[in-house]
Amino acid sequence: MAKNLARQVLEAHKVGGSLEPGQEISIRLDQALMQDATGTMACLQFEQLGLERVQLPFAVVYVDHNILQIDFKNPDDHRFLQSFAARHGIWYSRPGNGICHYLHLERFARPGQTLLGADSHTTTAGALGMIAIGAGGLDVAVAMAGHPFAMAAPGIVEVHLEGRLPDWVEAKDIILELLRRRSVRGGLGRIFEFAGPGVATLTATQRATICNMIAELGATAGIFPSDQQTQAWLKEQQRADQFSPMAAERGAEYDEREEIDLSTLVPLVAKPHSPGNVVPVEEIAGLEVAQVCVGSSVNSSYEDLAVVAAVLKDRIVHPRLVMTVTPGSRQILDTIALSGVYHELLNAGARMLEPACGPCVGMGQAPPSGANSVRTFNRNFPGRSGTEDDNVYLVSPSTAAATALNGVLTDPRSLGRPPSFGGAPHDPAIDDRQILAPPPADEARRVAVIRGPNIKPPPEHRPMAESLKGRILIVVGDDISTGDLAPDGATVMAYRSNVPAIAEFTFQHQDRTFPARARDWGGGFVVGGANYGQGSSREHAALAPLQLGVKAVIAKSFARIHRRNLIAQGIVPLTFDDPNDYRLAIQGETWELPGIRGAIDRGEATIKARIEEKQRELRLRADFSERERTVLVAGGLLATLRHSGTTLPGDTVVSGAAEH
Ligand code: MIC
Repeated sequence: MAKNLARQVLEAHKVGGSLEPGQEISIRLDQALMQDATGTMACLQFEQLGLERVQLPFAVVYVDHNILQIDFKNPDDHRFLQSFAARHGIWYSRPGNGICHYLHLERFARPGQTLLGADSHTTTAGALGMIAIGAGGLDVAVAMAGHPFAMAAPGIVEVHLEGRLPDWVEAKDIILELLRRRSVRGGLGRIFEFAGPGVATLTATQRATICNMIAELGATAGIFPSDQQTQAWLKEQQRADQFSPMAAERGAEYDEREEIDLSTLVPLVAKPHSPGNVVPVEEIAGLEVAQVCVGSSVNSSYEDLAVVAAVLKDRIVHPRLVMTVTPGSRQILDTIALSGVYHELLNAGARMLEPACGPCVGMGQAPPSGANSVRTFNRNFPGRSGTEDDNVYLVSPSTAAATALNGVLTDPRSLGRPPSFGGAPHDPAIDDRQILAPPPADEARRVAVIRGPNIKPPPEHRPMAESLKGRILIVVGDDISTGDLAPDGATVMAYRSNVPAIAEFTFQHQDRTFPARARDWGGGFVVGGANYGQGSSREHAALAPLQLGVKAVIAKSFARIHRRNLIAQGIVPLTFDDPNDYRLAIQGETWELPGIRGAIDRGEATIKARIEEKQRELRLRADFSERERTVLVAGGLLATLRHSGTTLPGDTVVSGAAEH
């Protein structure tokens, strides 16, 4: 059978299991990535595994999220990460050097390799023909300890691209088109592989835009072939020797197919409050806008910023709105400074921000109350911008620029012919001095890891009780994001290394009394709708409930990464056998899951739940792999590894310390 590209890479890395969709597969990892908001906790958990040195060929931590230093907390975390990285064989990218996804694309992503990253948008690296997957911090810690990554083998979707993008239509519109078709649940358990003649028309950074937001579909990864565009990119990055051509074999088979004729696409916009709420810009054009934000973790390449500068050239942004621009990396900042793009944006009145995630995660630049904010970012979950009643619209850089000019949401096609800007310079200055290599092992042993007072150990994992009993702490609806569980923004994210403190913000968008109630009731259960835990990889969305005594989450369905994070932390994710039973859940009532430990241990697919007040029973689904069952019964991944020594079911521990 002719193989698609995703399958080739997965097969080359398979160390156990099967590639049959739905079966469990374990893959060997080549690289791991962390960032500062997820990294401190990941490192603290790695420490508990008792290893002196990272066991992967390459691991890196980027400081790019918790960049606002309004007190000691974030700088303490950064100092911890720098010393931890040096101690344990991890590369360290200094604050101000850029956003992990762009930096990884520039400096480290490699065709044919595998990457696990503690950030959901790790998928960006799929642009260079690698399998790049987002995961929780503990999963990444365990990977850094040399364990393979086990997951349900994904189905592979061919996204067949025909034609070429018309004027004013951009890579963002391609991914928004996929989101328009499939919405935020349509990628679950799937890898999207791009193929067809349209692929060759897309540059590496355009591919990065698409692979970044593949995460918004709930997908496992996105992957492009490694071709001439890849080669050109690696050459610019002075990494030509790392190029190898890779593509699907002729006649390759896929599990599903999407076809997109690029020439028929139009500028699209994701309306509040979901990246899946997509319509053509022209349908809602004219909407008054108070803020336009360009750049950040997606659409912050040279081309993205240059197109905006070209539209704004010799003009200024509409006085009604404020505009910000965030380059993806120091390299991009340097290039726009030299080419004049920076000057043009500055002259147009844009507020130029440093290369960091910034407003994309509510780190400053919150929009005014109730106003519309148009952003080239990847997520518009309610409140993520920092303003409780925000209205965030996700668009391409061209649509953002046209909107900045007119003060109202504008279809860029209404501006006439697009301006030319001559493309990106082909020889950006490559300067890796802000990425610190770890010292050799004998020297590393002498490095002291520096901890600040806000850095607290992760909560203890306890073996699962034979039966679980507790009250329903809250009942929430569909598409609850991890931002509802562990909110974005400067105040809360500064507690990423302090779980007891961050737990106090759990469900603050839904119900500020939740943490106190969970404590008063001695923990209990959370009931959710479909796609519970969508969005980010932050394991704090599981750690905080664990801290508050949540024993199980019962939902209609779960988002991929959050479900893994719950299991890793020993919280049982169960689904309703009959989704209509969701309506039976009433806050405050007592549910009992008798004999759940034994049932999970024996691999029973359904378990009984008893509602005390209603004297009623219902069935819950417990669909877990052998590995997941072992972890749940032990009370979490750390507990499992401590209990079993070093192995998990299906494990082959990879040896070989970090080198690059
Ligand atoms: C995001 O875009 O939501 C984040 C912030 O990058 C997160 C990581 C985090 O919460 O630290 C993600 O995507 O995983």
